Amino acid sequence: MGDVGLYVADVSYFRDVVVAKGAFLRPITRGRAEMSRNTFALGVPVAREMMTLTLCFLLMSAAILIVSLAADPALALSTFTVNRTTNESDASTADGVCDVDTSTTGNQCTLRAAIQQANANSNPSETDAIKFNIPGDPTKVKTIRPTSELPAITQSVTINGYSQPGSAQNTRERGAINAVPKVQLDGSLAGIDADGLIVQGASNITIRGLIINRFDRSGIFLTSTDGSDDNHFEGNFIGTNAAGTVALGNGNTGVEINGLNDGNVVGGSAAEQRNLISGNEGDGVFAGTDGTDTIQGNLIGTDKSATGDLHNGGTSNNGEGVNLGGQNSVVLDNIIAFNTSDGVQVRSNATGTGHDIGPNLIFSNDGLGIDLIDNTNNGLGPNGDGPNTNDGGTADDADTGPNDLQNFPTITSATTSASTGDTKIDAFLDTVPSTQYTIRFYSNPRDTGEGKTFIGDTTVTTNSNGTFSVNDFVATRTVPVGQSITATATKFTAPRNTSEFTGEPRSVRSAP
Ligand SMILES: [Ca+2]
Ligand SMILES: [Ca+2]
Ligand SMILES: [Ca+2]
Ligand SMILES: [Ca+2]
Repeated sequence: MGDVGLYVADVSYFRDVVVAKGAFLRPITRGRAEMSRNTFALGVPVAREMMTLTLCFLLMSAAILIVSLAADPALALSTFTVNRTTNESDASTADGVCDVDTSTTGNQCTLRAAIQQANANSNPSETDAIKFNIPGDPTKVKTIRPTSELPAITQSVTINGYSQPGSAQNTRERGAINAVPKVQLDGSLAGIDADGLIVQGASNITIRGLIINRFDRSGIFLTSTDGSDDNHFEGNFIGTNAAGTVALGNGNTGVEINGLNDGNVVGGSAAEQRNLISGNEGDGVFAGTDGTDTIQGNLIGTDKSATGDLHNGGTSNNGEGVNLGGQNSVVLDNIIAFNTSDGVQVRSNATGTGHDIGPNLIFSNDGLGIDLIDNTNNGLGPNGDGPNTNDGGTADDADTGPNDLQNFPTITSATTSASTGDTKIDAFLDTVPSTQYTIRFYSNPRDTGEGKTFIGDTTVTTNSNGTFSVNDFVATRTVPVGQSITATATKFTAPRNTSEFTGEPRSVRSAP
């Protein structure tokens, strides 16, 4: 008799299932990584002989039960649980099981073998899962030290470091990250030119909850092979120690995204998706070629507390926090600080427009907070190319280049009233006529001019001369006298080009 498969729509709809030895359960719904072999094994007592089913349907209409024959239950299941830190390859990628040693009972599964088996699983439309259950003291970090580069990930998979006992996801929406990852990929033995994890020509890959440090090249490397869309890199510490307090940088970039690949997300809107990307020798995040990406909620250049200097760029002066090429990317809700070049740089690139940058907390970078590279204007220096010059007046901001070299607003007045606490700002924008723009305002420590604290925004429409004056904009918080005000302009409709920050920050004066 062949193996008996029991297919159900949702395991929560039944109880007390008793099946024959060798039977298996598989959810019909795809992409539910948590519906794994382990999940079912906990609730399914297995008898020796013929199957007996006692099903209690809690929601009758929603349950689907199909009993059928299946050739190989192992191929239908797609969760691989890494349970050792060593380097062996999978013994056979044809068996659907992550096991480096078929002569020993049970599965001995390394990360290398898990990636090999997930790549080889003949289910390219399904999202496999790689989990971790490395034995030992759960309070201790488990270190995987590859002795050569790991195989590129070429099929959809979720690698979830937070499945390791003792780990914990971040719960803070902003500021410091309190995640406790427990699986470390240490690249110090992986060799010259080794990247940490490589995504190549595959979509819907999630890399979550790992500490990735000391690789010769980048921590996560998405190659220029087309078809690497909609991948998520979240909840990781990339370039630091496990505590997020010391730089153990990768030799190149923290997260490097190449090619005409769209929809890749570094971080995300949820607390548990925020990455720490600091201490790397090159850029924090390079999304520098042709794609459309989202970089959201990350700490880039700080320690885990979000205040200490753990800059990207090492001792060089060309480590940007975020380096953008491509088009229409979004850089939002990040803390980007202390990096050795610009906070965010939009590279000189013919297609590099539509990048919406902000609100973020950007401060103490060695270059500009936001730098649109205009080689014809200033020439590329060690920290980007410095502040651009607005082409206002009759020129109507017609220049082209990264983010169409969008003109920035000028702050003409900033005052704080001692009696009301109101900070009022006047600003002036001179750009394309009869067009809507969002102006975002920021306050900064005295005599600095990036964008440290977001204090509100307003949307305006320029007149037929391309100008608009903002009068008495009231900031969302009181800015002390002596601090400085900057702003950006972002075109309201696509391409959502964001400007550099105000060229000359305006010190807040006491309201008369
Ligand atoms: Ca295998
Ligand atoms: Ca074995
Ligand atoms: Ca510039
Ligand atoms: Ca311009």
